[in-house]
Amino acid sequence: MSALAPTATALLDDYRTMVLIRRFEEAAERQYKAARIGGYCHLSSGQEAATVGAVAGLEAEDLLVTGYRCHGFALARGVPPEAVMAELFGRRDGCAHGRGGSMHLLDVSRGYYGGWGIVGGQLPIATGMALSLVRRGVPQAVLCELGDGAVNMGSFHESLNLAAVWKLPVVFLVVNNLYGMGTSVERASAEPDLFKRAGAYKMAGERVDGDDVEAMTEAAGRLLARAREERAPAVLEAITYRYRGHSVADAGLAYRTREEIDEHRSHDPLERTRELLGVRGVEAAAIEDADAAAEAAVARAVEFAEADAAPAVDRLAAGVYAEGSERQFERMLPGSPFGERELVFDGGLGQ
Ligand SMILES: Cc1ncc(C[n+]2csc(CCOP(=O)(O)OP(=O)(O)O)c2C)c(N)n1
Ligand SMILES: [Mg+2]
Repeated sequence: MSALAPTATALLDDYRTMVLIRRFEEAAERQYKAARIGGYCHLSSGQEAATVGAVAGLEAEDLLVTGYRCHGFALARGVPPEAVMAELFGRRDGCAHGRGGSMHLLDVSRGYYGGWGIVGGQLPIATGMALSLVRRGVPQAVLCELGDGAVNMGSFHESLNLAAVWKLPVVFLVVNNLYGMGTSVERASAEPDLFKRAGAYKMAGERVDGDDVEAMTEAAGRLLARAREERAPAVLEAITYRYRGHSVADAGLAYRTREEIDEHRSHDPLERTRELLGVRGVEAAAIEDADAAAEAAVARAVEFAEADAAPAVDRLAAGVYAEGSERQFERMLPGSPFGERELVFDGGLGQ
């Protein structure tokens, strides 16, 4: 193959990650249905371009915080598929040591601070992290992903307001996949142009075609650079679609039609990227290699997770409290001022 232009090489890299995510999610669904994965499991098939493009806009030192639909974000940030699958299986070598599961992926070494299951719960955390970057005077930014369903939570408004008032280096990435569980954006949001919410906090707000991986990288990269260099927070809304149900337990057909799903599948971001790669001169063989590599990586991840051990039971409480925090709880021990006491019902008359 003749030398590829840098844009073609970058796009091929994006495609590799996108196809890895798609294959990973398909395997996760199979493993969940085989009862090897417990708890909740939210897949992001269809949203790969938004995920990969946004993460490509990050610098190595930047920080990432997301909601619970997070397998793709972890993979895009470079967390090994083995560690992500092992986490889904609740195994010892999972990226959160088997304690978090599908919704609470974590890899601090890669600046990935979770994976949060409470809708909107990640926003104050990301905002606080951005404040910490400012206090420490380091030129880094935070990318905080949330769903369209989170924009009507109080935490969204509180976080955006503080980010603007304190000029914090944070970009709020709203992944608008048109539904929060079974409720469409139109039904849930008085202003369905979600990026416009930014204007209420005097920050930049942009909407991007979330199925266009290059447009996503450009917008995320530019807004993150501004956040880093000018401490200018922003909202980036990515329009995309999830192909599967809200979680693996949801067939995803009660609140939308088969035709609607098929229409979105007809412009699948993977297919779209493959076509663009062809236009950029990437040969079909290179694309097939990427597909085969993703398939193999996911098979290895499942094998690894199956063989991995469960976390040791006597270590279950490890990491719950900080070292030395026992003192904080001394006053709550039985017999201590706030410790457990036997309550005696005295008919409300007191002594
Ligand atoms: C505070 C809170 N309320 C309700 C839920 C239940 N819940 C889980 S996901 C979800 C919908 C969120 O939709 P969206 O933000 O659009 O994200 P998506 O699932 O589309 O990625 C809800 C209501 C929750 N996890 N946390
Ligand atoms: Mg949604």
